[in-house]
Amino acid sequence: MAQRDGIAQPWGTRTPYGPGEAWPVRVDSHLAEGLEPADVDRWVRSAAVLHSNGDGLDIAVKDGRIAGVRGRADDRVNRGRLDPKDLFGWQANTSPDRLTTPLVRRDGELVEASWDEAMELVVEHSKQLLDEQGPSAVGFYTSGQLFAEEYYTLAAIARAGIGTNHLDGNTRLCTATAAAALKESFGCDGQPGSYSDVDHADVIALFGHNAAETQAVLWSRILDRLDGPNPPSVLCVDPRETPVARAATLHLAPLPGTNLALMNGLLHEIIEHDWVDHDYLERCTVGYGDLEKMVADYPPERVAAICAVPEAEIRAAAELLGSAERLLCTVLQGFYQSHQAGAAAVQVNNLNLVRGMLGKPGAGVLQMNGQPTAQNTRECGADGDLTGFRNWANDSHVAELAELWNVEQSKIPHYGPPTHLMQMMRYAENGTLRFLWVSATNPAVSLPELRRIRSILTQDRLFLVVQDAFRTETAELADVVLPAAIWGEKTGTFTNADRTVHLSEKAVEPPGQARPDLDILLDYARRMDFRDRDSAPLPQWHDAESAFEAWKRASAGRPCDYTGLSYEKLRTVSGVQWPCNDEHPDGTERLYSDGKFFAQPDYCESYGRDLVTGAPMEPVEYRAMNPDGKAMIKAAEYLPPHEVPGEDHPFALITGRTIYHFHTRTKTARAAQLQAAAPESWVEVSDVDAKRLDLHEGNWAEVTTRRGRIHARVRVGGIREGVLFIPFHYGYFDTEDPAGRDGDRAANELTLTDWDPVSKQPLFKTAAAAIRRSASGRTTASDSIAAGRPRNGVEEDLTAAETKGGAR
Ligand SMILES: Nc1nc2c(c(=O)[nH]1)N[C@H]1C(S)=C(S)[C@@H](COP(=O)(O)OP(=O)(O)OC[C@H]3O[C@@H](n4cnc5c(=O)[nH]c(N)nc54)[C@H](O)[C@@H]3O)O[C@H]1N2
Ligand SMILES: Nc1nc2c(c(=O)[nH]1)N[C@H]1C(S)=C(S)[C@@H](COP(=O)(O)OP(=O)(O)OC[C@H]3O[C@@H](n4cnc5c(=O)[nH]c(N)nc54)[C@H](O)[C@@H]3O)O[C@H]1N2
Ligand SMILES: [Mo]
Repeated sequence: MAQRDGIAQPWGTRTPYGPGEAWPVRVDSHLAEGLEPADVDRWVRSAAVLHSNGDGLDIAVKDGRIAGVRGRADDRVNRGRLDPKDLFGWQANTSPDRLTTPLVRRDGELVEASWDEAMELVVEHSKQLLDEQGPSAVGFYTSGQLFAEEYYTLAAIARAGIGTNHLDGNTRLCTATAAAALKESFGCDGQPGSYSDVDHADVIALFGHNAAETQAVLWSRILDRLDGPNPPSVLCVDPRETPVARAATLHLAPLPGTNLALMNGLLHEIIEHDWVDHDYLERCTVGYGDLEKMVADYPPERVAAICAVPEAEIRAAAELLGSAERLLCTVLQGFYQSHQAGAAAVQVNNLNLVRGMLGKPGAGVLQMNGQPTAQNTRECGADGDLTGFRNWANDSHVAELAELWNVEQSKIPHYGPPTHLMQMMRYAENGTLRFLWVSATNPAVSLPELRRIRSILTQDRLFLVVQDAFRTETAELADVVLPAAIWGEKTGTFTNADRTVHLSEKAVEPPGQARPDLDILLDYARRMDFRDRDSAPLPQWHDAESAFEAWKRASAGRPCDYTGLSYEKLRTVSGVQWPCNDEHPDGTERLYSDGKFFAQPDYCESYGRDLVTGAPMEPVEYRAMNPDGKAMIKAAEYLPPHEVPGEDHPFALITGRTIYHFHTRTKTARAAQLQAAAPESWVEVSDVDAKRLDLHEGNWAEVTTRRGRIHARVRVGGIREGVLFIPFHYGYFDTEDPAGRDGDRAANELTLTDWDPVSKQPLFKTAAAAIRRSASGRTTASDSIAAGRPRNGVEEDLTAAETKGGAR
């Protein structure tokens, strides 16, 4: 077991291996300073929660406190490895500024209150609104970071208890496009591929996915293949020179927002050269003819002009993809949060379908997840889906749920698709949504156009409940704050991006009066006195394991079938991939290996949408198009982004992540090693642009868009010309303005209110921006005056002292 420097060596040492071999074990660990493994009182089974990789680990407990972590050698996902956030992030649990009591707003201030007081306020507001306005006044905005048991409980409460359609997760910001792309192509959510495909692939293509920084253990697996015999070729599609790009055989750096044009161009070449599996297409798919016609208009010379990528590189990339024998594709936020997200992600599915590359070792698509439990939000129906991947537009699916919860079918709203988060925000803005319960997410930093979000969340007429472990920027705006127990302090299951289910057990007591989210939700249900058709309490479960058993029943017969799993089984096997049932008692490595899909009209999760407009398809249209439930090949025309760089805002702005921080840093800023590794925000500028604008490494710069303005330190290089990159991790909780009322730091001050028509995922990666050098990181009076009329270029009149870039 190795204690490595997880900051300096984020991927650790190489353990090379060849195609078809098992990935060697390497066990990583980090313990509190001075603690030896022999001193640990207990090791408690869990998995990593600061990404979607699902790395199995054990939590070290010493004197009733979490004191470290150790990767599990027998885990199917990581074989012992841990990434920097996992090695150090657990320290946040023991942070002295955890929330330990409920808070309620009195005379404008948040003050400590008892659980009874806080919950009664929540219940009183819920009941009053239900009486006066009905269920659509009430909304819930949850997470991709709770456990399956908690989402399933929330879904039952929202749909069958309250009867509201307004329930979504922050998975909307994260993997709504993954889910949408899977539904469009395969009729249903569910990851076709498996991480073990890395062991077999001869070509691995990463589309808008900086896996090196965001799924560091998966990336270690790829690096180990690259160091071994017969390594795979790697294709990277990213406007930045990420660590993935540097390791790649071929790196395409398209202009942000042009992914669909690029994909159409690659498909054009593949079809032109007949690198096509016609037999597979005939047997397993519908729609190929439409694709052929569409991509005929995307020859490399046209695509090169749209994407600003050399024509030869497009041809070379197509040849790499076209000659692969085992092609593994991964897709993430560079596609999902960019222009025409759903349509572009679907083209990656098309690529694998056209090449007949699904369901065999090494060949598959990973429409990735980001958050540790995003898959569960989707499965359990705590987002824009119905529980168990059921189809809201299929009455018999709604009837199944009504049966399961023993309520009238009319109680479960299905007049339209479940309300997506951006629409919920609009309803709150308009005043029809009057109650919003936010759990395990921090929208005051993570949503686009923060000035607007703050103004919505601070309205008097909106009752805002925030359930978190820390006093976040969003908690600062709440009417009631509920202190939550987090990972390590409660028990539950969760599922990673390749359908692997882990059990995470309670290791220590939560601090103060903090309670598990499940307990809080069940307490609310009891106080609201929700009842089923027979006047029995709803929901009927009472703890994590009984909630899991109830969820198993809800999943029975659906693609995400959990019926073959139990807590007991998950205590002996380190990670099982669903579906796991009588037919597949040990789980299922790859979906669709038999060429059969979950797309039959009576079974599918969705009837699909038009890829350009997002208009939903009618059931009869679907039935006519795909009567036998085959995979669907759908084509789409490229359109230019809605906001393109122009005279005032000449740069394309993109945002994203660094390896050392997780999201709004509520955990990683409280781990000294991680915070020290990336203490403050920055903006990446290409060498050419930096030179032209006289921007130098470490300078303060001001970046503006039509929405707002922030300050960040300049980093020169590593990005294509004309593009700026800013990490979105830096909000306000650790500044003098903890609610960010004068916000001048968060990347989302700059982003726009716009979303993909298919997935409704907000576009965090396409906006027009300007940059200039600024005197300091703080907003000054003269800066404020200039804010109304942003300018391009450099401020010429900086004093010598200012150019050194004063500290904040
Ligand atoms: N260290 C760390 N790891 C994490 C997280 C974290 O916060 N920190 N969060 C987790 C979560 S929830 C998620 S969703 C994942 C996200 O994981 P990723 O998607 O890998 O991360 P991002 O940095 O958001 O975006 C990936 C890349 O998209 C590129 N990009 C931007 N615009 C475009 C475009 O128009 N086209 C193309 N092709 N590429 C573009 C960016 O340059 C960036 O390198 O990471 C997970 N893992
Ligand atoms: N500009 C820009 N914006 C983005 C993105 C981007 O790339 N660029 N990415 C988007 C993506 S992919 C994502 S996933 C979102 C993430 O955005 P958020 O979800 O807002 O980010 P987090 O900081 O992870 O917030 C999770 C909160 O849950 C709390 N928490 C953790 N565990 C528990 C628990 O067990 N119970 C409770 N009650 N609370 C808990 C944490 O303390 C934290 O406050 O950001 C999105 N926003
Ligand atoms: Mo995410």
